[in-house]
Amino acid sequence: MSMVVFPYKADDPDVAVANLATAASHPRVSRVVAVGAASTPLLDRVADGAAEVARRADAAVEVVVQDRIGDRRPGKGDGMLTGMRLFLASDEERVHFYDADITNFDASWIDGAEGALDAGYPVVRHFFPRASTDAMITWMVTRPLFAIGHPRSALWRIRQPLGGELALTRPVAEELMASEFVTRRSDWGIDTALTYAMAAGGHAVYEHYVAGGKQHALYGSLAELEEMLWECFEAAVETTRLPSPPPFEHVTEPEAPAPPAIAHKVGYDVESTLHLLAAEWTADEEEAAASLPPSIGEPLLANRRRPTFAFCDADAWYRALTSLLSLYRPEPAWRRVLFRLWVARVLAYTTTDALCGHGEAMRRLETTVQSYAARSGDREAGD
Ligand code: GDX
Ligand code: MG
Repeated sequence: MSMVVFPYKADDPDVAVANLATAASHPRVSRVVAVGAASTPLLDRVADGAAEVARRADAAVEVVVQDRIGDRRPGKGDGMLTGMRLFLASDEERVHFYDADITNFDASWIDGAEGALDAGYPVVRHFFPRASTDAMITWMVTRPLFAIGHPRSALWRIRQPLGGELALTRPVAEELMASEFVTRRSDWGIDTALTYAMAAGGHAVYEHYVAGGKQHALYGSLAELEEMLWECFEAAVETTRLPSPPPFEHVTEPEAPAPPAIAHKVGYDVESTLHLLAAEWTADEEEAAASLPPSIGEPLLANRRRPTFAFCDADAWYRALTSLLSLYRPEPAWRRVLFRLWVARVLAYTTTDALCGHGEAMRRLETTVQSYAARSGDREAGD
């Protein structure tokens, strides 16, 4: 039987409770746990709803507050790691994770994962169509850094390495929880760490396609993603210093064209993002930016006078990432520089490739990641 874990912070409690109910009524599921970030009135509402669900369901349903496990900012990572711990202390054979804020969560997500686990895949990851301007950390940071750090591995081919929707067998969960690289990641870096560690374990990965997409709470300006950006970047940089994963089987279900509601959606608010480039530079930031190669540092610094981002095309971004691998430090000045560079990259992409229609934009994103792997592979071969 399976356990289902929902990390929960401050999402709509009704949505979270509906998702607990969906999981608890699934015939394969014997235990459902919402892991809250902290004890809050919202979490109390989830707990009240969960008690109601438990009265009607065969599965055990509970709400807990996350343990302090990692050594980064206490965040989603501690939530997922707490879920893993509870799973390892239980009798269930499989564990699923789903974000608590999904509004179109239904039994088919669990069915899809269970089917692939039944077929012998020890790791199942869900992926789904997304707006061409959504997933800008995945497309601009995680997959590129995996491609640069491990160009010959299938790691960078994993479609949604930051996705919080996945299912694992017990042996894989045991192995992940034995890895300090994973258990230290209490922040948004957890998804990066888990994806790398699954690949490093050599486990076959099955990617299950959810054609309707994932509907969940959306962001406004890119500023709301700043903390997630640093944390995912810092985790991905660490993976570049670790051994490349061995070959592993990687199966991806075929994709269908994105439904119109997703294809025409804009992933973030462009106008409220623009001013982030120019706003309040500190002397430390200017110094950090000035130490970048001039072809990137100079146009970035020009933002002190007016927003400018066209310089940050796919080629400049590759050079920026490879420079950051050696220059970046996890401190405020470099985090701001990283953030501004990423904003410039996302705006440059949004105003060029993303205007070419959803299908073409997605092809270009994929081709760019492939080109980074090829470029890094060539560089390695030349070493
Ligand atoms: N327990 C716990 N503790 N749960 C948390 C915390 C925390 O500190 N922070 C967030 N969560 C929960 C949240 O309630 C939700 O259920 C889930 O984690 C994801 O958070 P959300 O704010 O909805 O983030 P978003 O942007 O939807 O992120 C997801 O997709 C990203 C991506 O694929 O781009 C999430 O799985 C990210 O890890 C991932 O990077
Ligand atoms: Mg969400």
